[in-house]
Amino acid sequence: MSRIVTVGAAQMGPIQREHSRADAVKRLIALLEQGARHGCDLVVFPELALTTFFPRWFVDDISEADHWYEREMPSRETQPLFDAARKLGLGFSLGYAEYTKDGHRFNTQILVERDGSIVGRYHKVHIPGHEHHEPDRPFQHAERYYFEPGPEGFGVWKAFGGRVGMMICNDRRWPESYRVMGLKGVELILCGYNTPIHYVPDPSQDILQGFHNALVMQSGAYQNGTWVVGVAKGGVEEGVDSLGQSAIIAPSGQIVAQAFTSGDELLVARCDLDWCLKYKETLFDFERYRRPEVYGPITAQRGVVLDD
Ligand code: CDT
Repeated sequence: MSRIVTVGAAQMGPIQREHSRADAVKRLIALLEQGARHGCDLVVFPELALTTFFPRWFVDDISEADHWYEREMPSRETQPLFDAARKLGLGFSLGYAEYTKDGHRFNTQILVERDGSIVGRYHKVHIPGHEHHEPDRPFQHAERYYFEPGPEGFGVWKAFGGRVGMMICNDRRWPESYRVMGLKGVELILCGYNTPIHYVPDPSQDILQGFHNALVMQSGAYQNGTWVVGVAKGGVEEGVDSLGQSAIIAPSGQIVAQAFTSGDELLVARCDLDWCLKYKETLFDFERYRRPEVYGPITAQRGVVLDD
């Protein structure tokens, strides 16, 4: 018996500031249609897939940024995406900025089943960058000003015949993200990202962006026996060059599909969810081998505490 989910990683090229949501949705639908032609069950889009990566600009009054957030999903502008997916018979996962009814601002990713229903909603946990204007930087990365960290943490949803989890961009650098989902039996992790190649606090890392991207996702997949689908918004967006290199990674840690452009590009892989068991039931049999009794500091403290 195998449980195959054919997954499309729908990398996007840049969305410039003047591009409307309708422009973005047209591109998303074109990628969905490609996914349908390739027999996909599920198409995964990047983080903030409806707009440009607006945290690169600072505004003194945050309400001036309200127009970047979605107040409802689907909305008039995004309904055509839901309609197209339902018509094509495939599900999708989409990243966007969310302004909730009770006034919270989240960096959000949703999981939508083939019937168009939203079955999972995730709010980014690890918010990178800075909270205040830093005028000396070539561009801002003020996600900590624009988004609250998701209070619910990491979820895993029964969907597409398996257990599906989500994380967003910076979350992929933190082993805790994968492990919390691993402990809930995750088999397929979906992760959208926007990763500027120039890392302002330490430019010596610029050349390593692709290496670090693959390193963290391959390790997270292997150490938890799960598929990982990493999907970029890449290319030069408003003058900021961002990493492409979207990838689909098997529970072995091997990359089975990788983008070779930094523009709109669909990668497809047949993900056999039963392959997860090869790792979950052997080397990474958590029940047999984990030692939670000595892992206390991981949840008890945030930063380093020196013993001496
Ligand atoms: N979008 C996002 O989370 N980007 C971060 C950039 C970190 S540098 C401020 C990333 O981890 O790729």
